[in-house]
Amino acid sequence: MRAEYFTGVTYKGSYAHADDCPSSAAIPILAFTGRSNSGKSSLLSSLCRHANLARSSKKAGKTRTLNYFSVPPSSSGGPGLYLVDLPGYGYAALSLKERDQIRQMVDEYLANVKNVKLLIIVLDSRREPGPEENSIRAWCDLHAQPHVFALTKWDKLGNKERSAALKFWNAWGSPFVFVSNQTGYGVEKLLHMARNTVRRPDEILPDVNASTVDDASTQDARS
Ligand SMILES: Nc1nc2c(ncn2[C@@H]2O[C@H](COP(=O)(O)OP(=O)(O)OP(=O)(O)O)[C@@H](O)[C@H]2O)c(=O)[nH]1
Ligand SMILES: [Mg+2]
Repeated sequence: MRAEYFTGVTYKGSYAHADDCPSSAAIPILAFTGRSNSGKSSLLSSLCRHANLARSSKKAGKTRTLNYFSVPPSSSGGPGLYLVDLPGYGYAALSLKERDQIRQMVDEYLANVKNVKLLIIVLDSRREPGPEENSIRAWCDLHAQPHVFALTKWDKLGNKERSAALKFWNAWGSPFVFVSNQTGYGVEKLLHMARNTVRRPDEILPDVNASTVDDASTQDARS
């Protein structure tokens, strides 16, 4: 059985502040954070099998607001939820002030919105975590915030780079999954993790892959 993609997803709205966001505590949230141009919007669209639902762009710095998408309850009993595309941080072409504003927006969001069931920290798999990722991870640990690193653009790595990345991330110690928004690699695995975190107690998920951490055998089998 395969992981169920999010279907029937609609754009709900864009907000400048955490306070303005839809506030129903009953609706679980999956939020995407990460550097500008890391592939957050593309990944959100991949999970919905909907090309460009969350408008990805070749131009970095595209997403500047807190963008909400509504997922209706699934036919197999999965709950309705929100997917939230957070603005990308670290875009070098912005002024320091603008970069600070974006960081503040993301920090304020995470501090105030309580029902983020899974924070998906998106990073280009050719990069290693920087100060931002370190600080987000520390924040997650401190606040017991479930999170996973989604390492995008896996299609762009050669075999050597893949082995090095795998070694690095296995040692890094947070849950991670390598994904490609171009080939779909790893998307079902992430989807399964996401569905698991918002699962109703009586809901049984298909056993796509029980592991939360990528391992060499799955990489080899699917590369
Ligand atoms: N080859 C490849 N390109 C990707 C992948 N994911 C995203 N991209 C490309 O990377 C660029 C940036 O993707 P976005 O999804 O717009 O990135 P973002 O993180 O939403 O960027 P901001 O909105 O600026 O924060 C686009 O040109 C995408 O097509 C991937 O897995 N593989
Ligand atoms: Mg974006």
